[in-house]
Amino acid sequence: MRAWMPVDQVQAQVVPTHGRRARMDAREVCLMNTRLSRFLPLLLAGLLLASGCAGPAGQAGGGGQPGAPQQVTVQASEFKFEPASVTVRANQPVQVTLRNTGSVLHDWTVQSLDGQVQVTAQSGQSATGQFTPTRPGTYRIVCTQPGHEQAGMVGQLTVQ
Ligand SMILES: [Cu+2]
Repeated sequence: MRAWMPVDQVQAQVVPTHGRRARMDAREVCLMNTRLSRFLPLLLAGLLLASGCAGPAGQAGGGGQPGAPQQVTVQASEFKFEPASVTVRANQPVQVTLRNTGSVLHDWTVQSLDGQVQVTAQSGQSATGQFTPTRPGTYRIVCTQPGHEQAGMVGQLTVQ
């Protein structure tokens, strides 16, 4: 529905420009229509790009920009994630920032989510990763460094 709005605006702008001519014979009108029909898809495509419309992602609420990634920041240390539980919306990109405040390497790995999602951060550093969950559900998060999962580096990702 929304995608058609700019088209009306384009037509409203184009018509008065040509309407200034006192006379326009049938051939000219036909030519103009041909040009218009050629350019309209290009104009429409340009407007869609300019508005950042990314299809289904545009329906996300919360007042954020359509298609803008959901920002998630997780702190990792020995031996826990903070927060351990993260909730995101399906079909909208998620950008994860892992802040490693510990003294050894840690990662934030989501299991069974359209392939593995993993962000790894060196001690004292941050790393980011991006993914788009498509299936609502609950997924297990672990740190895959040897012994860390067993020591308590586990969490949960909820996709709504
Ligand atoms: Cu770890």
